[in-house]
Amino acid sequence: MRLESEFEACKMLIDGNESFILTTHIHPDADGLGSELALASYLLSRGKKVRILNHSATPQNCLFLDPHSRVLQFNPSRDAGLFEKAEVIFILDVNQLDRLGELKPFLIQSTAKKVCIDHHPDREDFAELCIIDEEAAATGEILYHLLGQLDQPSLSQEVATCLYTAIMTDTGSFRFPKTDGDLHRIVADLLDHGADPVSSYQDHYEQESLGSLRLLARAMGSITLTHGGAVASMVVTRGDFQETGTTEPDTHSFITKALMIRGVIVGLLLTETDDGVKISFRSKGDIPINKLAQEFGGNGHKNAAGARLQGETLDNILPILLQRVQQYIPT
Ligand SMILES: [Mn+2]
Repeated sequence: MRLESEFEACKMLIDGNESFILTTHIHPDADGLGSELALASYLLSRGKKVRILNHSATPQNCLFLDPHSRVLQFNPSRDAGLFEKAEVIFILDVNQLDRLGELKPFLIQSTAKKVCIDHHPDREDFAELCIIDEEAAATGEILYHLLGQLDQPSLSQEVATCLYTAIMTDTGSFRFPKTDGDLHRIVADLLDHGADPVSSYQDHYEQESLGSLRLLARAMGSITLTHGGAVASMVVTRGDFQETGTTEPDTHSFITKALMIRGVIVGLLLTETDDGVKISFRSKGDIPINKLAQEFGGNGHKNAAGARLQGETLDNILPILLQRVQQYIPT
């Protein structure tokens, strides 16, 4: 099995320590949160002290993963001391320190051992132990194998739900390229342990507000096609947020709509933020759209990436982006 020696090293760290902090990226998703909660459940079953601390609050559509309210939003004045006492810090579904938000300086200063479990490429070198599998469809998939290697008694329904939802969301409901037979065998096992595909889907995806659908209508109204119909771009402005009573996380699934248009192989979503512009990149097939994201200081996977540009404006960045994307379009 891949990562066997890393799993063994992780087991020793768990066996030999008592207090743990778990964290994931800003704007956490079901993969980051599901992975945290699955690992926390195991650590708690071993009688360990565990805190899950994230920069951002848990979004509404992930609250069902956390029935015991174990995930806390980081509060420096309340939680700083925990970083001095913690022996091990797990960093899940992220491998760039900047993506930890307010936790970054506390994590750097902490003398705790850092363990990074992730499936994103281009990792930053900050952890004593890296359990990274870029071939994994989700961090939840790595956690499934890790828990299998630890002396996890049996997957509870709660943990099966966390890992199932992590994989469901990170595979775009089992249709992204890393969805293969092995992954479906994992999913089958999770269903056998009580994960429910009907309620997971409803609890996660059917939780939109009316405002977010009105925002989607605006974003779809903004779509323009360029590069002979190969590139679809969408724009969301701060005015759109204000007038629909929504915020940035409401845009999380919009970019997939751009790829629904026949002939489109690159989708771009530009979102005006409080301090600049966020760009979401999607591509089909062999187009390495994370390379384009890197040109704008961002990162991500081959077909899905993002970048945040502070101090930039939509009017300034859109023409530059449309010019740079040209080199990624096959002629
Ligand atoms: Mn993930």
